[in-house]
Amino acid sequence: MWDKWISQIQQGDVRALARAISLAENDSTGLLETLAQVAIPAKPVIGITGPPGAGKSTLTDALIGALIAEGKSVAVLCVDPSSPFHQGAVLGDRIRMSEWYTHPNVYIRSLATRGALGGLHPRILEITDLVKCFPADCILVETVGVGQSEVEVAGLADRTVVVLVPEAGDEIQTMKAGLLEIADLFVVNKSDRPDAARFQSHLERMVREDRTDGITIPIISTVATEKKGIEEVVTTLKELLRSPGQQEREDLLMMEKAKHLLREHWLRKLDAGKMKASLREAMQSENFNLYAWVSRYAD
Ligand SMILES: Nc1nc2c(ncn2[C@@H]2O[C@H](COP(=O)(O)OP(=O)(O)OP(=O)(O)O)[C@@H](O)[C@H]2O)c(=O)[nH]1
Ligand SMILES: [Mg+2]
Repeated sequence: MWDKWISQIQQGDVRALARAISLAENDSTGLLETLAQVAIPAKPVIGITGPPGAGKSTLTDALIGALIAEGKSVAVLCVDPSSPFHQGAVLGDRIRMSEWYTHPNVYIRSLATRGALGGLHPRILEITDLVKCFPADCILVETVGVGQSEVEVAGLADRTVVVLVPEAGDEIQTMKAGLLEIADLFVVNKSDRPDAARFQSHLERMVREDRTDGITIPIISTVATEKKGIEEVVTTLKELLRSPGQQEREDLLMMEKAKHLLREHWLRKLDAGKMKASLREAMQSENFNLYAWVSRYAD
């Protein structure tokens, strides 16, 4: 069944893509096995992450505009882990990216995380690969950086844009370890706000101190609402995509993906019904030990 979906997606069938994503969200039985047989085209996946409200969707909207102007086609996935109200997320992004929802060269899809702990959508890797099969030139993935999932976010994308805002002054200290580490490019958005210049130099200093590998991460200031700085973001992203990634980092990110898929493969093999019955029985025992019980499944 998945083969059929995928060949329709490869032919640019938007409705097949939409249905396949919905199906993958709910029940992806057989999808991993099918993807293992498919030549998934290599195409740039750009992650756009940052704190809630930083302007990620507005920036994404502006980036779509710049790419479309170059004659490119774009697929966009928006992952909203913060809102349990899927509909709310969809509506918000619909307003932000309204211009593009009906454009023939743009595909936009919002995904909720369905309560996955602070992270990404549990099927985001597979869904991204489904989207890769669709004939779009590049893929943008918007995710909220909330602390837990940074490496996952970075693992998903070929290059990651971290969007920060001038008022993030204090916030930036706490997310140092996470967001700062995964950035290939920083965007200081809302630079129409007071303190933008000061924030930028603060960030520059931090980034310099943080990285011991001598790599300078570019920092670009934007006003996404006015499309200021967008060209520079696009140009820099292109350069970043052309230059080879750091081997160490690529390994780490690929490992993250592999771990994610392994967990899924493995969990799928377990029979939840049998497990529950076995667990209930084990719990009757006076010296029930969850670790001992779990270790039975660990081989
Ligand atoms: N002043 C100013 N406001 C901006 C700028 N970019 C975005 N905004 C506003 O900031 C608010 C949040 O923008 P979004 O694009 O929804 O931010 P987001 O990061 O996608 O938000 P979540 O997805 O909810 O985390 C909106 O009201 C935007 O209009 C900017 O450059 N300057
Ligand atoms: Mg958004």
